[in-house]
Amino acid sequence: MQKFDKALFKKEVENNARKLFRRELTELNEKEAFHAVAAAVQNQIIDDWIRTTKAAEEEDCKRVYYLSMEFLMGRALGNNILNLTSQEEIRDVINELGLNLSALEEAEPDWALGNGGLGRLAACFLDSLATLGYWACGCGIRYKYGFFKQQIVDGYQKEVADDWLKDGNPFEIRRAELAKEVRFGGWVETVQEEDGRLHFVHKGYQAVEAIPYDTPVVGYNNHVVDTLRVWDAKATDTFRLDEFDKGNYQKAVESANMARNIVEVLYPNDNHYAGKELRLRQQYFFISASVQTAVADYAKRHNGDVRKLYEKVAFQLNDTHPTVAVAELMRVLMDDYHLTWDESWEITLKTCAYTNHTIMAEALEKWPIELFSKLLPRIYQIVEEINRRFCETVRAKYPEQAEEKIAKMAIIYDGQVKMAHLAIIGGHAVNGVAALHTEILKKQELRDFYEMYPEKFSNKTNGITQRRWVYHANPELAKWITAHIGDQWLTDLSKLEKLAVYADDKQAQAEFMAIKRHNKERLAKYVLKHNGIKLNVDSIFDVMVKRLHEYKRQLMNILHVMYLYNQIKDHPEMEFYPHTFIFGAKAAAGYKTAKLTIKLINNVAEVINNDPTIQDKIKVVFIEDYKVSSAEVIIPAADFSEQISTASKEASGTSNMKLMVNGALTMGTMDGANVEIVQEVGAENAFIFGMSSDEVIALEHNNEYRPMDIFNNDQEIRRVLMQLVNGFYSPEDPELFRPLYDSLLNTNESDRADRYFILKDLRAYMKAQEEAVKKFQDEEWWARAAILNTAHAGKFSSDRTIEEYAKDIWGLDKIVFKD
Ligand code: 7GP
Repeated sequence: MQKFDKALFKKEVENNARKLFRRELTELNEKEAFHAVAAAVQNQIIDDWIRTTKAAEEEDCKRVYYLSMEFLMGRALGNNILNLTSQEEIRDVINELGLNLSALEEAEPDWALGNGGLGRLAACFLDSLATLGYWACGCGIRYKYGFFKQQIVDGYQKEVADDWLKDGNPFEIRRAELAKEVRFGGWVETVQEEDGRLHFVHKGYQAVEAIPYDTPVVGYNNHVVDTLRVWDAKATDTFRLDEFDKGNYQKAVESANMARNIVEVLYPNDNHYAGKELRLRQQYFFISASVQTAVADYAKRHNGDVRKLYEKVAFQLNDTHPTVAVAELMRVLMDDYHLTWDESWEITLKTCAYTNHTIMAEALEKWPIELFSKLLPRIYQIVEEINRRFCETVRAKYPEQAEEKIAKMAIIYDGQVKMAHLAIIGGHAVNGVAALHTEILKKQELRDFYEMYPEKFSNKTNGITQRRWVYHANPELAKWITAHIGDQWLTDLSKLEKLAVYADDKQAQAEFMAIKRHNKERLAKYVLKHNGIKLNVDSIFDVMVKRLHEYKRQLMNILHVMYLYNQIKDHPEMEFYPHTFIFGAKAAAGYKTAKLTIKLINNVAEVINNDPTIQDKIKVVFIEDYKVSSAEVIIPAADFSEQISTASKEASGTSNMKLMVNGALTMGTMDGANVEIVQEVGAENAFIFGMSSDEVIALEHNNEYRPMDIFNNDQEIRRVLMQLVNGFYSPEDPELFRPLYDSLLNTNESDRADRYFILKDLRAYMKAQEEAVKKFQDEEWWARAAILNTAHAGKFSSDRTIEEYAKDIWGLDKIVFKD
């Protein structure tokens, strides 16, 4: 390992300018300079990257393939520099070159290959895998267009295509030599072999070529570099001469288009399943390519004998999206490597494991048999056989209630292929993402499976990487932490516990809150630039950043703001501590209620922010285009962390963890990982309110909830709700927000009124808010509680989560460099 050579690095950046742009570095704009610097950083990484693979291969390490439709990576440059630990030197060189590192970082587009929690978790996991020295490959899709960019026009969300690759990605390497063929459609012919065995031959298919692009995942300060491999699609020999000869130009071009379509765009749904054929095509495309590669790679290193594949390969299915991997692995083992069904099944079971990320019914993937079998005939055949055998097992195990059990548990039933069932039956492990979530899976959603295979189930509470979410996002706090307890927290977050002794220390409190203030100033600058709104940094920064979804209850938050506004208007003389409500959220493009909620937030902001009589006591800010890179500015500035989902609905949440470690106090329900946050920090250092998950589930079952009673009996709430339909916030169109009003008060065919119990919890929420605002004004109390939140956030590192997966599910060993 050579030391970082400043002079060499400098020379390289200058050379890159010439090589890439045929100009001098000084003549480049920011974006071009970013490319020149990024290419030099990539060069720093490359030796370690090659060396990591060599070392892992030599020791025959086990490798985990994290199979995921989404990797919400954010920007790479800053994080890579930081993990290389030559940050100071690189910054010096960049300054000497007359450039500015943060400006260069700003010039990089976010890698938005994901929607929200599930995709960002995958990104944090890769960072932790590399940092802990495990051999890992994230496998996904190289979407041409990532998650859409959000513009707010007249208060409405507008989606704009995210052409993130248009200037190229300096960190990716096209690995044409590793291309694989993926087959769609056609039919299966059965051939009897000489030895009497049946062989299945896929005929009449359309082939697509999958080409991998590798990007490095740099471990922190350990010279381990793992890989994120995303697949691009290309038609196989696009203009086949024989097609040309037959005058089939049209057909040749069509297949080129079909290939291109597969990787065109990320589906912008979070916690929701769209059921489109193209989506299944995407799934099989990247899974087939990844599985073929993983098996081939193993075979190459084990004399072509794949019978012990599971000893060296683990597939983690990030929700059900990659579940065709179960059948694809069976297919590859049987059809390509000629193993028997039983041999293949044993390997598949021991290789695959599944993580569930939601209990929302609308997220459950179920494919119509017809669509599935037509697109993937051989795979469907295998799924049928897995299902047949499973049903046999059920009949043997539950002779009395066989049909009832099969109705609930079969993979193929009611004309549908149920992907969660395939994932559970075809793997050795199933996990939820927070303790409460896993309990709900075991007791309710997956109860029958838990009864049948209790040994498969475990909990793996989510985590986030402190390298991006503290070290990179909040450098001032990072420095302060290191000054107090040393820098071990960077790779062992439990060390933060040592900060607890400073909670009562006056000087530490002052320093901690000064850092918070600087971060609030930084955010205020961002908001002024992007929204044209001036924020008061002495006010409470009350932050709710996450996907927009009814169950997350952004609507409850804004209803509370509307209530406060009424209070101030009625009692102008009342004492009121200045309060800034900050929202960041994208709604799925087709999710009407969610989009209307964005419009409501913006209209409320418009009215309140422009009302001179309230003298800036309340400010409402909707930050456009919430994404990883803006989260890095918003989160460190938060005082309140809004985690107000209907209990039982948020599987875990991860913004709750990012906010906590940055010293925000949780305003939350006992849902998802909030439960564990409260366990760690103590209920006295958070603001917990509302129904418990048991209460919610009971009320869902007994049908006794009448939100109209609340409307009738609580005049203040009634007034707020009336303001949704009397034009108070939409004078030009008083009916505009009627659908939101209806969603809370009127039962319709598809939905019970107030499905997410917003009105039921609203009073409790208002009280918790009041309490929190009071506490905020006790500066000493608040500083102490804020420090304790950071100090007790140790559990929520993705390093801890990954160690648990590595030990309990994957059985990984660490890479050791011998040289
Ligand atoms: C999310 C969950 O909503 C969130 O609670 C959790 O923290 C996160 O996964 C990571 O585990 N789920 C999704 O983003 C999602 O789309 C449907 O789930 C498959």
